Amino acid sequence: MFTVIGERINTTLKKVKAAVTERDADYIAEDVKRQEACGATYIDVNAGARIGHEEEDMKWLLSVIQGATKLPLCLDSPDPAILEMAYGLVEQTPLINSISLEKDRFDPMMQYLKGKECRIIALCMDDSGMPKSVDDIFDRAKSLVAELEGIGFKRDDIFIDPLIQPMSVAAENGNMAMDAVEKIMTELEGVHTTGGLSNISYGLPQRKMVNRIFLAMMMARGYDSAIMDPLDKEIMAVLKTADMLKGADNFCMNYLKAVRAGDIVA
Ligand code: THG
Repeated sequence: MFTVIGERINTTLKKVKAAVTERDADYIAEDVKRQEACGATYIDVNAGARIGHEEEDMKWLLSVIQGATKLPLCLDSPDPAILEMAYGLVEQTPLINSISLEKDRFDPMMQYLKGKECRIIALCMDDSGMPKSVDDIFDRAKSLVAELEGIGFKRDDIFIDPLIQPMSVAAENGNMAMDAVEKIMTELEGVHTTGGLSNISYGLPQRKMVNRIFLAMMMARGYDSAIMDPLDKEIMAVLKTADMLKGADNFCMNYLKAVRAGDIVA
């Protein structure tokens, strides 16, 4: 099953930032309920945009969101102290977003993760910056998996983020992500791959089209999770159709069910 991480509760989004600033619980609760109804597996929660307010904003968001859904949460912060606080407040086993190989982040995060019951998103990032090749991505993925297995994580609990970079920046960015996903999914069998899908379309017009087609192309290579907007009905239709075409949907049952429900219309 594909893991949909609903990206919409993020204070970098203007409406979310305003709702958080005004403590508009209804806005947040409604959005989360919609993400759940549209097929989110996790709700990503990122309270990082109001500088100096992340702790109180994250606390407030967790209480509002967990009043609106029983879905597990994806706790999205680079700060282990915020993640520690948030971990103490969640009611379901969370997905922690994220660890990376950057020195100042890796050691505190490993300390943080030791012995915790959680799943983890691991970014293919190190102190030299964004990956520049498929080998860069794969080498970092391999190190992250070895380190996380070393402290007791099962591969099924590890989501590798290859760090999707925009097509508007370099023409090879799409192939780099796709080739890396295939290599990770075949050579590190049992882990998942995920990431911010819409990074691919940054700087281009008609971004939703780019995101939808890219999702299908990534799924063909083994991509089995994404941080994305589940309220985009078309991308959810692409997801279910691609799942069926991969042979992951016995007797096309889920595909047929989605068609009957009116969720897939061509
Ligand atoms: N990897 C990991 N975590 C991540 C990211 C990633 N968390 C944050 C981000 N990237 C993914 N989340 C979002 C949330 C919302 C939007 C995009 C990514 C979004 N952006 C609008 C857009 O792109 O058009 C514009 C937002 C606005 O300015 O209003 O909706 O890569 N592990």
